[in-house]
Amino acid sequence: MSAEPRHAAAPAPLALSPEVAEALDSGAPVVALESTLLAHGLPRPDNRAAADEVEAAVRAGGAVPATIAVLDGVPHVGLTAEQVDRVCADPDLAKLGVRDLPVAAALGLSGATTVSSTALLAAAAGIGVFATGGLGGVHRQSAETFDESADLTALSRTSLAVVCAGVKSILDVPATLERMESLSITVVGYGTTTFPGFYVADSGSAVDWSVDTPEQAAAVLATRRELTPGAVVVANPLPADQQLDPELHDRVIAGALAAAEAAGVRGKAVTPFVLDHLHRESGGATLEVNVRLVLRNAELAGRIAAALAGAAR
Ligand code: PSU
Ligand code: MN
Repeated sequence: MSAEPRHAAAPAPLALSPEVAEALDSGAPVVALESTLLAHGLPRPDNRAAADEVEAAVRAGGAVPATIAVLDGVPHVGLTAEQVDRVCADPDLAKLGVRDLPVAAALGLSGATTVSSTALLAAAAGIGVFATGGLGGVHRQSAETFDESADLTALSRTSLAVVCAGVKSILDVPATLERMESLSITVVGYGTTTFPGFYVADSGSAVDWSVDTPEQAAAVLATRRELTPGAVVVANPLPADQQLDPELHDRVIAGALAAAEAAGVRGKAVTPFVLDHLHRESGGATLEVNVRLVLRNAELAGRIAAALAGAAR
């Protein structure tokens, strides 16, 4: 079956998969998933199995998964198995933030979408909930490099809930939380006021608010939508017995950041380089934990989307 084109507030007609189009038309719960995490955050070929597991986790939570990527200039919302194969297998696939979308669309190029561009395309399609691993944010050397992820500015103006395990712990977490406050991004912990640290349960920073149920998370999003554009970040920590050993965590991260510096890696290559270095240096431990936290976020996002759909009925 071919995808059905649909115009929305996006750089090109969105191609919704038949299942996603039907779910959105009938008010059934849908969860957006990003593709940069697959193409640039997880190593090939493990990323292909992870893609299926993440979609299955969304279904287990009670929603339809909509993995998003740009293929031959068309933003796709909901991918076929062959399209997921393409995203996971191509070592040269571009990494597309919001600013790259018009170029890819106009020139007919393909790429994986980051949190920033996935959020924009999901919201344009009418999807209210998005699951990822860890958000981008302020890098530790940002005072010199000005490296701050476009995820933050995109989330300041895009109305949807993003379920994540906090921000990636390779970042400056307190600085990222400060920027999220400046940008008026709503942040709630899920069952905790401890801000999670991606691979580890506790980043060492706190958040002001927590929600305890999918219904509460959905209610916060519904209220935010009425008030002003912008995202609700639902920070969902790994349980302590499922986290990466904090000592191993601190050691491998210091090594990975030093390696990126020594290799002169800059711009959008930094995050993929550091994640790949961590996966190799930890003997696959960071990879295992990364997939685990994404699956937990996907299932919770499914539950929040179901609560949102239930409240709208
Ligand atoms: N979460 C993960 N792995 C990832 C990402 C998120 O578990 O690879 C990706 C997201 O696509 C996010 C991007 O938008 O990392 C951040 O990249 P940058 O720091 O260049 O903005
Ligand atoms: Mn950056």
